[in-house]
Amino acid sequence: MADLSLRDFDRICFFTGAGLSAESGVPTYRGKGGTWSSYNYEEYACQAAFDRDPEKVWRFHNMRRTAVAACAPHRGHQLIAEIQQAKPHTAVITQNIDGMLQRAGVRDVIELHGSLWRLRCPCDGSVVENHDVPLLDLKCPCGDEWRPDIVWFGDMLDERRIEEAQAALAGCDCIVSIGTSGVVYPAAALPQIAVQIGAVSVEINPEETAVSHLYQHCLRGSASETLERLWKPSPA
Ligand code: BV8
Repeated sequence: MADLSLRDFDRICFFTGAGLSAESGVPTYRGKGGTWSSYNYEEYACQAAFDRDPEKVWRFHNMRRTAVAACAPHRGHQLIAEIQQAKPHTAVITQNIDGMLQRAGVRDVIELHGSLWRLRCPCDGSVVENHDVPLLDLKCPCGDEWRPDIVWFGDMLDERRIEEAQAALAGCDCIVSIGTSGVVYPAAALPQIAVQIGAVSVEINPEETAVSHLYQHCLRGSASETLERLWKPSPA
């Protein structure tokens, strides 16, 4: 790690998961205190649950909106924005739906699993940005019920977003995976594209993951502290 510096690359691709937002106080999905250990996604966060009881699903998502809105981006999010500022070809792919990267000033975030802050109408297909906390008006102007614009288990990912992510990974010179357990597909398979084209590969995670074997550099630390070290200017 000593001589690895992100300043040596021009086309960095960040690939992030819930662990990137852990230091902001946003719960991860798995492991201690994870969302899925308190909420069964089959009851609160999938199409069948929404079809069965949309109000119940919205109560869960309004609780998450309230919790996330009370959190703030941390130094790790800010460093990604700073690096993208300094290196304009930096791409940022996230599995997160919390919008923290955008709040830190990161541009053009590829949100593979959608966003807590977008609504989609199942009837007329309209998609709107909405930051109400909580969202009380659950009706699209067409009269149908808004659905969170989130990719739930069993949902197909948006083809365009996958293609954008694939292009970013196929063109990078360094992939930095941050805070993902690497167990959810097809997202978890995407970083292999960068590894296969010979990009330098870095995993930032306090723990070993299902995909650690893919990476040349496995940095066992938190997002903010490890990014700080990878971005610090080299001694004059
Ligand atoms: C699909 C939405 C085609 C947002 C999520 C049965 C039925 C249906 C599908 C499947 C099935 N079996 C398998 C599948 C495929 C399924 C899948 O992969 N399942 C897995 C679990 C086996 N995938 C899908 O369903 C996908 N769609 O395949 O469509 C299809 C259709 C029908 C049938 C088959 C296939 C859709 C996947 C998207 C699911 N959406 N959530 C929400 O509601 O919140 S899942 C959830 O997992 C989030 O999206 C999240 O992004 C994603 C990955 O989790 P991570 O981000 O990695 O977070 P995690 O908590 O796991 O790990 C956190 C990490 O951070 C840890 O490693 C920890 O050590 C680290 N960490 C902690 N602190 C820090 C840190 N790192 C750095 N710094 C720190 N401080």
